[in-house]
Amino acid sequence: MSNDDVQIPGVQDYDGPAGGWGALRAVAKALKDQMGVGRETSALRRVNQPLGFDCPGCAWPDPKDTSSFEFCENGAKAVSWEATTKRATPDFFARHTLAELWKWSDHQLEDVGRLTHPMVYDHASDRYVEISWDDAFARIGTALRALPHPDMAEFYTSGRASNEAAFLYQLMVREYGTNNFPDCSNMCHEATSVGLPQSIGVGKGTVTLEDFDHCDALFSFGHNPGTNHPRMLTTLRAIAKRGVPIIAVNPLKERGLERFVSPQHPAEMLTNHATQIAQTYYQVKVGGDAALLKGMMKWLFDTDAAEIAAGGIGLLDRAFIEQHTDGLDALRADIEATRWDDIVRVSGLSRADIEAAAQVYAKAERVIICYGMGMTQHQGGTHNVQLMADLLLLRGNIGKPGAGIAPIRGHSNVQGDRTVGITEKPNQALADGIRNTYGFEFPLTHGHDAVEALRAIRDGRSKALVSLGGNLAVAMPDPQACFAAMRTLDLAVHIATKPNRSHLIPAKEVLLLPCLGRTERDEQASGLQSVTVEDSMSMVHASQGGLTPASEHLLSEPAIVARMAIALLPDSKVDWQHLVDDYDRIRDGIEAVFPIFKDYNQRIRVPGGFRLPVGASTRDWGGPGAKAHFLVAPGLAEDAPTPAGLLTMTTLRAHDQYNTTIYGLDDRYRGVRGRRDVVFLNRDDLTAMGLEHGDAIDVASRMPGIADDGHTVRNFTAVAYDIPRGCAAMYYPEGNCLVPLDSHDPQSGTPTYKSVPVQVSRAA
Ligand SMILES: Nc1nc2c(c(=O)[nH]1)N[C@H]1C(S)=C(S)[C@@H](COP(=O)(O)OP(=O)(O)OC[C@H]3O[C@@H](n4cnc5c(=O)[nH]c(N)nc54)[C@H](O)[C@@H]3O)O[C@H]1N2
Ligand SMILES: Nc1nc2c(c(=O)[nH]1)N[C@H]1C(S)=C(S)[C@@H](COP(=O)(O)OP(=O)(O)OC[C@H]3O[C@@H](n4cnc5c(=O)[nH]c(N)nc54)[C@H](O)[C@@H]3O)O[C@H]1N2
Ligand SMILES: [Mo]
Repeated sequence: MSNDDVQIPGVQDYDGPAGGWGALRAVAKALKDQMGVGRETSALRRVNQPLGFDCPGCAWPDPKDTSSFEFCENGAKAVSWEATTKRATPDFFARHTLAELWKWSDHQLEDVGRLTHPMVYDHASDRYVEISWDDAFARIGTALRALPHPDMAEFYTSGRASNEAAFLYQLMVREYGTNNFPDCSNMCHEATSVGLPQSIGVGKGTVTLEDFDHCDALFSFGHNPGTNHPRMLTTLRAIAKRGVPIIAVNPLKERGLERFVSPQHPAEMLTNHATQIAQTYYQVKVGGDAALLKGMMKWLFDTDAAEIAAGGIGLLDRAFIEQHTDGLDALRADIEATRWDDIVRVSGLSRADIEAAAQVYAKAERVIICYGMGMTQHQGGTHNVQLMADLLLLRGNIGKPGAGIAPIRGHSNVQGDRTVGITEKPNQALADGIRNTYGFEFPLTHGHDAVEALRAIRDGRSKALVSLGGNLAVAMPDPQACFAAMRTLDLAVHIATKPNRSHLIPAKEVLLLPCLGRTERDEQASGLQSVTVEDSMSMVHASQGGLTPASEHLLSEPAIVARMAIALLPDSKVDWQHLVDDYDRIRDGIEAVFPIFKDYNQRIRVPGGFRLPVGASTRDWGGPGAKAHFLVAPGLAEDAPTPAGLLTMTTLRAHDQYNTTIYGLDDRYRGVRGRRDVVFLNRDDLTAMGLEHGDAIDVASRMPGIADDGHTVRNFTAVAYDIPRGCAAMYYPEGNCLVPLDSHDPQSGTPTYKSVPVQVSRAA
């Protein structure tokens, strides 16, 4: 039976490819809805161009030949959403109380448009009212200085902030005296930042875009490029056209990993001729990746031993292992002790299929593994990352052309923010760099990450929150707990482009500060400024906006940080105004603190920018004599085993959203239109529960041993879907209330957004 035999409003099988005419139509609609026809749509022509601005959509790198305009549906949505003609003016806020706005959907809130004036919350009227910039900064300075200790304040960063804004921000916060840097990265690729340094000495991807031209097998684990990194489809298409096998590992059949019609190629568009992307698609169970990886390694070890016994050279790269690694024996022992029936049960894949994947891996000389949130947002997220590194190291697939590990980053500058000092765990080198450059000391104690920050606010240990972008209360697990916690704050400061739910939580004092977006001209004392960003492949380049700012009252993010610092730190050692007058001076500071940015200002003036050194990509594993380490991930499914009768829920992004920003209510490639209140389930699971496609259901979390568990989503619609048995999926952020705040990867602190045991039942 097909789903189309049962009519559910807004749910219909989608048979088309990714890209194609559907993508062009979606762009036309996004432009019309947000910018009106014709208005400065030339903005789109400046995306990712030399002298243009970096697309705020994702962190996928730009091709070397940046002269050609690269079409990207979701990049166009991100740009038009920011360059919208709609405005959230003081007039708008005068008409609506926060209590009223709270009832609006996330889509409605941001769709009001760009913030135009600095605003302050007025308790008496429950409204935001206008405030001058000077008064706003004075209030922030006073409130932060009034805290008994700087560690009672949290400074959140969302990964859209430029290197310049982020560097000034961490400098201000460190001089103020805390290392509390909750960061969107804590919810995203923290498992990479924590896991990879232990394996290969650096917490970044080792490949460049050129490596994709030379790989002879590519594995894609747990990411959805058709929606979240659409420009990557161009790269995957080229790989598929070369006849190179692409193996996709994902519980859901994502259309962008199956077939793609490139809007860049008129012939494909006219004939609607799609390129098949994945040669083989492994529908692993949610949380079953560690089992699959161990199964592949088991076949590799066994076959290698058999070949050696028969007098062959075996499958492992022995010279590489000998020269560059340690820890092989412990890994082999763990893999040997892992039983095939456990591997098959936990992964949900047959032994024959797993062995076939291992054969593709072993046959290739140059292998790239790409991965995303499907790997990191688990209790075993860090282990997952390290198992992928283990697999690559076994055949020397790190540090040679055409091979390596490629974490696909989220926010367009989340990697750069980390590089320039946004970290709750500062090291001695950073302390030395800042002391030598700016002349002040700061403590090396560890501060709070995102989960710790929310716990501290919940427990009354932190009383202030400053957010450089983002929508923390909605992005985090357990919104009920986060909303309640944030109401207890003495001070909340939101630096933002558009209104969102986090802004509607009334703390004692709340300030909403509107900033320039990437697309807009940033003029300072010395003239027009550029900022810089770092992509997923460690390329740093300049970004310069060209549009007229959404309002004459906007300040740039670096200017907001600098003026906040002046108000907060009357005896500061830093000349903040001098720095923001000319961003070259901020970059000189970054270069002085972080020597890898040598000749920063010269090198960003070369089109395309420059690549930061990544030791592992040249087989430097963290200094002279250092080795790469094979690491053991104990057990199979690190996620809490799902008790009988429960399903494992994962949460994912729809096609029309950017994290908590909901552009529209469609998820074209998954056949959902005009709604987001659905749960994707296997038809046999539905039958076993006495339910049918289209039924109204409740979903309750059942995380064993976790106190803040037991939240429920009510009256969602069950959609029969091609997903392994025992698994379920729903959208982020609708599913966040099912994730307890205390449920996270113990190593990286990443919330378990992609594995929550749940009970599904007919709606009460
Ligand atoms: N248009 C758009 N672009 C974006 C974003 C956006 O929201 N919209 N967000 C940005 C950000 S911050 C990020 S981090 C990235 C996110 O990009 P992705 O990593 O692609 O994010 P998700 O949609 O959360 O889910 C990824 C995939 O993981 C799969 N998955 C779920 N559970 C498992 C599992 O247990 N194992 C495996 N193997 N797969 C699993 C899901 O089916 C889904 O296809 O995209 C960035 N780019
Ligand atoms: N269930 C579930 N939860 C998740 C995830 C998941 O997969 N599942 N993914 C997690 C991940 S990977 C991430 S990265 C987080 C994202 O968490 P955040 O980064 O906190 O969230 P965003 O939705 O990206 O933030 C959107 C807001 O940023 C502001 N904004 C946009 N552009 C700018 C700008 O240029 N400057 C400033 N100052 N503000 C701007 C706007 O006001 C907008 O409302 O969510 C996490 N939460
Ligand atoms: Mo992310």
